[in-house]
Amino acid sequence: MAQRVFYTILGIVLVGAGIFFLANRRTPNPSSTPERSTPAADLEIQVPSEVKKAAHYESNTPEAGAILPTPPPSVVIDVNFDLATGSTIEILQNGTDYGSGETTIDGNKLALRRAMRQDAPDGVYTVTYRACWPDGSCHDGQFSFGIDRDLLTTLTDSRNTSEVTIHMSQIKFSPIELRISAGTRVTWVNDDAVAHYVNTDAHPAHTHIPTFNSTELKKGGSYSYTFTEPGAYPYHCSAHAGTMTGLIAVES
Ligand SMILES: [Cu+2]
Repeated sequence: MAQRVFYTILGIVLVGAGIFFLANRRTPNPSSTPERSTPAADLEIQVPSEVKKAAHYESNTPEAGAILPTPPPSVVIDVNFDLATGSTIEILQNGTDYGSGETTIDGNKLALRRAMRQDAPDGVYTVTYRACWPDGSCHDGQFSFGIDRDLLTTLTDSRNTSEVTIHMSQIKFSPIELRISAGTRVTWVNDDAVAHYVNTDAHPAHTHIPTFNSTELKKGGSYSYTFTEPGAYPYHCSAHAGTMTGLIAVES
């Protein structure tokens, strides 16, 4: 009898240890990784890059698979058909929705958006959304992105200055990734002979921050934008959308 109780307890302990091991091996813990070589090696999160696209899906911000240094101010889904009431976005990690406030539909009915909590922890977020149409039908979609604040140290640090200039030179933004304080006015100047643009993601919808979009900037042309709200702002030049990309991380 005592032997049977012993083996039962041993069994419970072993199963418990196994569950503990499985539950903890996925937890990012950079401090336990001594062989770090680059900041990217700190990223122990794996973001699934596959996208489940709802009917009429066009694009989304953040991009599927992206790992941002801080939460974006909002998540936006672009479609090519009129959205209707009932459409929703959830921004989930471990069953908690880090969306803030209600999901809204833009005036042109082609973008669905929801603010994201800036205190959302690092990790992988799965955005699940429901896009509904005027006939009452709805379709579900899904994509994932990550947040890793360790990346903040890899950005050009221009915090605590009120004015920053980004040059557009040799078909690149310089600096490409910038860290600023809320309230900073950023000015882009085109040093190249070819025309450039400053466009909020996604391409070509340019909906993430609708007011953050320049007109064509010829050589010597400039564009300024003041970032008042904290968050990660991915952007690009729509003339060189595949390669000329940038990011502004705004901190409070
Ligand atoms: Cu360009």
